[in-house]
This record gives sequence, structure tokens and C-alpha cells, in this order.
Amino acid sequence: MKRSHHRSGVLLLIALASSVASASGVYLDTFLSHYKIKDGSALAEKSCGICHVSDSDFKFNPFGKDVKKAMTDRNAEEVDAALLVSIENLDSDGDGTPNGKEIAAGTAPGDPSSGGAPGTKPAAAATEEAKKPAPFPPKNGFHPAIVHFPIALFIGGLVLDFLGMLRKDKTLLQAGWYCILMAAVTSLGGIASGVLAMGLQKLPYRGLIFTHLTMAVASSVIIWIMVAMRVHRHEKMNVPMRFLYYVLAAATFVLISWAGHLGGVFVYGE
Ligand code: HEC
Ligand SMILES: [Ca+2]
Repeated sequence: MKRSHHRSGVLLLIALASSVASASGVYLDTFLSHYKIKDGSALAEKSCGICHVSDSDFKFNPFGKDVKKAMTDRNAEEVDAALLVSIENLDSDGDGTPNGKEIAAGTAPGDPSSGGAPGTKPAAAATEEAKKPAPFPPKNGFHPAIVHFPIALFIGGLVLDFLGMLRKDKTLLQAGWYCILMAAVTSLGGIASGVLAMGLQKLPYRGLIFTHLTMAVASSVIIWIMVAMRVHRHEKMNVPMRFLYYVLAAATFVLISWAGHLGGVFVYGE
């Protein structure tokens, strides 16, 4: 891929975000293509959960831990076929069947309850984990439910605002103002619930999550600036002020969309 020089912070952020976002998808692709895993098979369905706890909890499972350890041991920058082969003889999940054999048999090498040598008891910890009732608050800290409020309110507010400006309609402008105000307020809830989810899942402040959080906080800050601009001037903004307002609005739109996209990548994979 051709790498052009970045022209602005936004472009740099976007580039950074997409490289982080694709790295995780690449590991999955490497695994699936190296072992020629068929679409729809149990392993393909496990997806990110082949190496992580699940496709929404990215702590490592025992197999993922061994993948990561092999990377460190070999000083490798990424997961490749040789690295996968190097851990085939390990029995990461301790169910009695080595990783290579499990993968060939279509069972998960990081999940002792997914199969393995007959008669071998799966590690107790893993089955207990499965029996636990759903925790409260849920591990996502209600984040997926809350984040849609600021996004929808902000976009709705912009549309109302814009229509109000075109039609010089006070009511529309006022509706837009309240939506944007509510977006600013609910964005704080979005950030708080996101940080709570990170705490509950013990996610590290780096990589995809860090980019996502940075973009979300930046969006929130800009929305608050927009609110402050309107509190002072309301509909009587002069032309340069109005221009700045809409530049900020556009920047927030990009940031919010990317933050949302990354959140999606994080939960569902590419
Ligand atoms: C073949 C094993 C494997 C698969 C499959 C896999 N990952 Fe990973 N993942 C890793 C490893 C190893 C790391 C650590 C990479 C590093 O340190 O460079 C990692 C790191 C991550 C991180 C960063 C966490 C951190 O500590 O910064 C996220 C997020 C992530 N993966 C998400 C995913 C998603 C989403 C998928 C599914 C699309 C996925 N992974 C599939 C092995 C895998
Ligand atoms: Ca095993």
C-alpha cells in the first residue's frame, strides 16, 4: 500500500485507527487461512474467540496467551504461519490434546470445554466461568446502549439546525439546540460507561481502545465547545463564527463516526 504523508491530524488519526483496527482482523485471517478453516465451522464461528476470551472480551484465552508468548519469544511483530506451527505441540488449554490436533479436529485450542482427549476433565476454572450468572452491572457497563444517544442526538441536532437556518425557522433552530445540548450531556454518559466497561473487562488503555477513547473524548469536548458558542450567541452568530461552528460540527461528525466504527470493529471484528 502506498503511504502518503499525512496532511492533518485528522488524517493521521484515521490512518492510525485503521491500522490498529486491521491488525486484529489480520491475525484471525492468518489463522483461518493457514489452517484452511471452512466458513461456518465451529472454529470459524469462534472468530476472535480463538485467541481471546470471546469476540467481545479481548483478554487472552490460554491459546492466545501462548500466541502472544511465542511472539515475545521469537521477537515477532506479527502472527504468521511459522509462529502458529511453533505452538502446535503445546496443549494450551490443558485438556490433553495438543493445539495442532485440536485445530485439525475443529475444536478450540484455547477452550478446554470444546473437546479434547476423551476422559480428560476440562480445567475447573473454565466451566465455573460458564456457570456464573450474568454479572451486574454487565461487563459492557451499558456502554453499547448509552453511546447511541449522543450520536443520534448530535446528528439529529445538526439536521434540525441546518433546516432551521435554511428556512430561518426559530422552532427548528431551537429543537436543534436542545438536541445538541442533550448530545453534549449524554456524551459524558457515553464516556463514563465506556471507561466503566474498560474497568470491568480490564481492558488496557492502548491500541484500538485508546484510539476509540481519544476520539470519543475529542468529540465530546468539541460538542461542548459548540454548546458554549451557542449559549453566548445563539442564532445571532456572525458569519465567521457560524463558519467555525460548522467546521467543528463536521470534525465531530467524522470523529464520532470513526469512534463508532472502531467500537463496532472492537465488538464484532472487521
Ligand atoms: C491467532 C490469534 C488471534 C486472533 C484470532 C485474534 N487476535 Fe487479537 N490479538 C492477538 C495477539 C497475539 C494480540 C497481541 C498483539 C500484540 O501484542 O502485538 C492481540 C491483540 C488484540 C487487541 C489489542 C489488545 C491490546 O492489548 O492492545 C485487540 C483489541 C484484539 N486483539 C482484538 C481482536 C479481534 C477483534 C479479533 C477478531 C477479529 C482478534 N483480535 C483475533 C491474537 C489474536
Ligand atoms: Ca488442548
